[in-house]
Parts: sequence; C-alpha cells; structure tokens
Amino acid sequence: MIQRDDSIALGRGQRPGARQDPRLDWWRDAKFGLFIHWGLYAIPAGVWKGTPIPGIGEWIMRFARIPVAEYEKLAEQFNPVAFNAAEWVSLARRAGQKYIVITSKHHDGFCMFQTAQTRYNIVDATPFGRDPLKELAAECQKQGIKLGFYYSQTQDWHHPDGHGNDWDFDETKKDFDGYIEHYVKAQVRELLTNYGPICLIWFDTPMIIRPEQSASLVELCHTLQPDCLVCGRVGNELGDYASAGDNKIPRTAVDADWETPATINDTWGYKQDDHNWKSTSDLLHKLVDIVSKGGNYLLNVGPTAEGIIPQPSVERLLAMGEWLAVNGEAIYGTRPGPIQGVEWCRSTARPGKLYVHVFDWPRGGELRLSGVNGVTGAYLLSDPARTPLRVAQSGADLLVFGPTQAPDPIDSVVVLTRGSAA
Ligand code: H79
Repeated sequence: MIQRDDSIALGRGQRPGARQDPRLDWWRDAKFGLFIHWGLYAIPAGVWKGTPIPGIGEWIMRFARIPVAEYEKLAEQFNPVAFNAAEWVSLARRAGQKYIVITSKHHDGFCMFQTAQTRYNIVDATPFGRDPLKELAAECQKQGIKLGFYYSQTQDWHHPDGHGNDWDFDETKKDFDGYIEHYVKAQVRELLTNYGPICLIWFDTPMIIRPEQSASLVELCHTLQPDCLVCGRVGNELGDYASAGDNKIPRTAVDADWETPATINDTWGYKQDDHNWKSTSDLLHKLVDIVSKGGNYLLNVGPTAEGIIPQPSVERLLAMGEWLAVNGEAIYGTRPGPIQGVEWCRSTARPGKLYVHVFDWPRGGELRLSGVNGVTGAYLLSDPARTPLRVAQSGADLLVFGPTQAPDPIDSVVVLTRGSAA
C-alpha cells in the first residue's frame, strides 16, 4: 500500500520564487536519489546492552536515553574498513540515481567528516581515521554523480547547547542561539568549503529554529556555493525545495518542487533486526507515483558499522536500475502527466510525449484512458522496434490495444505521441 498524506502542505516548504529558480533544473530532472544514513548508531544497530530498542535505529541514543559519556565511547570501536566509496557511488549510478545525500552529522552529533569544531568526528575520534565524505566527494566527481550532505541543524544530542538531549543537559540552560551561530554555521562552512561542489544541504527537524536563523543558514549556503540547494527542512518555509514527511507521498500532484525521503525497510540507520524490506515492485511503484505527482524520491540505505550496504538493499537498488535502464525515458526529465487519480496507472509527460505507467495490466490488454487528447500514436517503451499499438476513440476515452499479457510485471510503460513528435 502506498502511504499518502498532505504533509507537504504542513510546512516543510519551498520559499516563494524558488519554483522558477533555474538552479533547481537538474534536481527537477533527476527524480531519484540515494540517501545514506551512516554513523555510530550502526554499531549498536538497534540493540543496547542486549535489549532491542524499538524505533528507527539512528534514534537509539535518545530512545534508550544513553548518556553522552557512554554513547561517545562507540567512536573508539568505529572502524568501517570495508567502506569503499567507489562501490557506493557505483551502486547509486547503476540504480539510476542522480544524486547522493549522506549524513554528515545526525541528531547524535557525531561528525562523519573532519571538522575543527569538535574532536567528536570520524577522523579524530575513531581508529578508522579517514574522512569518508572526502572519499565520496572524489568518487562522485569521478563517476558523475552529485553529492549532498544531510546535516542536523537543530537537534544535537552531544553538544551541550544543541536541541533534544534533556537527559544529560538542562534544556532551560542551553544557548541554542550560540550553538547555531558558532557551531552549526562553522560546520556548514566546512562542508561547503572542503568537499568541492555540493549539490544540496539536507537540513532536518527544524523544531525550535527561528525564521532569522533558518534564513541565515540559507544565505550562508548560497554565499559559499551559489548553486547549492537547501532542503525545506531548514525550517520556516525557506528552503529551495519542499520536503514531504518521512515516507509520505502526497495524495495528488503538487505544484511545488518537492521530495519524499523514504526508508527501504523501516529504519534509516542500520538495525540488525529490521528485515522488513520493501519489494522492488513496491519501491518502483513509489518512485513512479512520486514522479507522476512532480516529486523526487530520495531512497535510503543504512550501511553497517563495517561499511557494508546490506545486500537486500543492493539487490533492490540494482533491480530498480534495470527497470530504469529500459524505462528511464518515462522518468528522468518528465513532468506530471494528465492522467491523475487513477488506481491502476500513473502518467508522466514531456513535450510531445505522454507516458502511461500501467501497474495493473488490464485483462485482454485493452487500456481505457480518460482525459487524454491529441494522440497520434502509441507504442511500448520497452519495444526497441516501437511497433505501433492500435488506438481508437471511444466517446471521451482513448482506447489503446496492447498485448494480452503485461509486458512488464511491475510497470509497463505505454508511450503516447502527441502533436508532431515522433
Ligand atoms: O534522518 C531520518 C530520521 O532520523 C529523521 N528524519 C529522517 C530523514 C527524523 N527525525 N525525527 N523524526 C524523523 C521523526 C521522529 C519522531 C519521533 Fe519523537 C521520535 C516521534 C517519537 C520519537 C520527536 C521526539 C517527537 C516526539 C519525540
């Protein structure tokens, strides 16, 4: 079942004017990105002192109320020697993903990059001693994929002035303004100075951040890298693009630039007991559903403490990539199509072409489409010969006569040509 809600309207919004901003053009065409949640939480992997902790894995510090002094010891054993930036970037590329977003600092406050602002970072505090974001940045350049950084700007359960840790620190004594001004901004500056071109900063959980603070973070990003986009979760409706809620897909097409961040199982950070992997079919249907409504799909993987992306995630991403290798024309660079609100299909479009994504192939292969006009021809996108399918008008509906069996078990794409386009 596809989960739907209208959370885009609930305030993770795009700033006025950004809808027309050409800096978003690549992002509007990209449609599919890889989210990576990787940090110290991959070590407990959902289990603390032998007790499974329910909920998303990267929240274990808060859910188990682990004191800073205990949690930070995890750094001493973090040694992901199996990490291979080339393999991760290659996976994204083969999956058909156009951008990668990785956690530079999640709510637990541990920095997965070299920073001068704290020694609580992967280079200074772990036996690993390498900066994985540096290695990823170099590989992304090499393999032609864009790189963005997730950065938790409001919640920081390790920093005494960050938001969210009320078990080590007295929330009433915190200097949150100072934390934003001197710590967050200094780190954002590092992230946008030391890693080459960064396509976006993915802020999260704005919570108590004030409008002028959100605005100054946006301005800082744009000053350091004018082409760097800022996710709507920077807060106060000031992002370059809007963010749906986690795993939320709006009911209808949305006239905004928006993105659904989503889990491939039920956690972001790796959990050893979470085997609730979504099927390839479900994942592809979600991608198509989102794209048909004008959004991007940022699909997450949670690598292990060794630096391995779990095999079930790899398999699903590669299977999605195989479908996209055949059908990508109906995804990348498209806009929502005119057929909306139909259960059995979705539609995407580009000038001269309309793509009908058939999830449930009708018995007999006869497709009945409403709200489509000016069609001059039809063929299956998976058919290299582009053998014409017979079309006929039936009252206000268009009939397309396809093969009796579904050409694709997940999504068969029928191309309808319009106007003078071939
Ligand atoms: O990074 C991933 C999640 O860790 C992060 N966003 C995605 C991309 C995220 N942060 N918060 N949430 C997701 C929602 C969590 C809400 C809850 Fe709670 C945590 C509900 C109950 C515990 C916050 C704390 C609201 C009530 C208590």
